[in-house]
Amino acid sequence: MIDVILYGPHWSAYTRTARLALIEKNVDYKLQEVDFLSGEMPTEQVQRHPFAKVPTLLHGDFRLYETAAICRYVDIAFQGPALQPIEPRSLGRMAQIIGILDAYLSEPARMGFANELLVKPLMGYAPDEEIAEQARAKIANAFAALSDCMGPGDFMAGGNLSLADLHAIPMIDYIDRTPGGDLLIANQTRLYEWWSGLKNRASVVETRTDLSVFKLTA
Ligand SMILES: N[C@@H](CCC(=O)N[C@@H](CS)C(=O)NCC(=O)O)C(=O)O
Repeated sequence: MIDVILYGPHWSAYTRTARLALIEKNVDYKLQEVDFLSGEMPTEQVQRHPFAKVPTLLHGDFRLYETAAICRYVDIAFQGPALQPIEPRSLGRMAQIIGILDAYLSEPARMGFANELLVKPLMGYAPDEEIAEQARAKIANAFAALSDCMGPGDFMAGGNLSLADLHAIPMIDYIDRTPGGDLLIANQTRLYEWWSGLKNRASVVETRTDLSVFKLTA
């Protein structure tokens, strides 16, 4: 019996981060889709998340929201490869990178850049170029900071895949798939190398959003 349920839509960046953690830990889980693309957050999800966001994790009778908390819990609660380094500086870097992603990249990447130049056109709406331009500048700034923080190897913090990578993947993937986003990534050599090494990883391919979900049918 599956006693791990993740509530969130498959196209949500934060839900995808939690899914990546569950998949990388080989946890048998069920994704319970929450549809809020064309309206308000459903009441049931607001009951699961007082800030009306996704995702929320349910493990048995334990309910948890906030993606960083979900990922740390999943890493410790289940067997499988460790997703948090124990070496102090790598752990510090991992936490710093997740902080940068949440505070300085998430909003411009998703709401400013991808929403205006990728999602809205797919939905048949005109993009707001000014919002996109402001987002582009913030993304470039965050990318430069991330590149400075990243270690020399294949992953963002330490020698192995960590929660920092899993937080970054959905945001970077949305940027990469947005017109002009590939150039923003290519401008930062270290970030470009990191993304080139990870974009075809099995868990990343398995969770990649089918963009046709944004095409309104009406
Ligand atoms: N701090 C939250 C942020 C989650 C978040 O922003 N999720 C987005 C989807 S990727 C959402 O729920 N958006 C709905 C809304 O803002 O109305 C976390 O880390 O889980």
